[in-house]
Amino acid sequence: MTTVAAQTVDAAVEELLGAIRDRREIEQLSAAWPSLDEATGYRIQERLVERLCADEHSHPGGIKLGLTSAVKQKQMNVDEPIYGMLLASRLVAEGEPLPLAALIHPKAEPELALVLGTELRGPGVTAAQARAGIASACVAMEIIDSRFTDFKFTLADVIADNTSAARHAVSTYRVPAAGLDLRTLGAVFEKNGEVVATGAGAAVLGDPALGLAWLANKRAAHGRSIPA
Ligand code: 0L1
Ligand code: MG
Repeated sequence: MTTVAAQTVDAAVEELLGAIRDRREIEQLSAAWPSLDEATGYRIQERLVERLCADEHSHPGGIKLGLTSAVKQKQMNVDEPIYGMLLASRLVAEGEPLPLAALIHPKAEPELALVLGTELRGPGVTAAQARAGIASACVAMEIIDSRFTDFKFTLADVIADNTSAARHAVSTYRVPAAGLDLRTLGAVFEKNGEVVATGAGAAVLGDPALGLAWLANKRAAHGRSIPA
């Protein structure tokens, strides 16, 4: 583990970039910067994503939500989700192997991915408006890889760390959204043919459309929208 003394946005970005590049754990930013707050976390994230995009000749290909389940929110003692950016260069093509040596301590999460047909721009986006903007749904897998030792962090730390995003895979198979109840879409997560977890869309804030509306409104608070 590397001790971190970063107390400015730029220094924090450098620490996180170093951890990603060298595949090593670092101490939480908040250890040396106890007043690090959510707003500063999002500023660090934005700068980190810009730098990663420049380094990888990439661009944000999607947005992720994290901490959407009641269990994870309780663990972190928070009452709303967080968001991070998914880089196009970090998309793992369906069926492609993922070399683990490129990562620090990866974990896999089954996810529901939604394809937007229209831009969603808050504030004031409702679940019904969010639902109407969805063109299709896909099954996805996220590989999270916190840059912090033992996946231990505060809310501001994990926001700064682009919500632990590392890789993502999205099915090429898309289910048209018309008539689809996102709450009852199911996922069966298997490891080497053994079922290790199951879940339903309703685990996402009771209805994934609420998650999407939350994201549109949170992005609006940062002067941004969710593009189509
Ligand atoms: O829900 C998630 O995608 C995870 C967000 C960050 C928290 C973690 O790394 O466990
Ligand atoms: Mg996730």
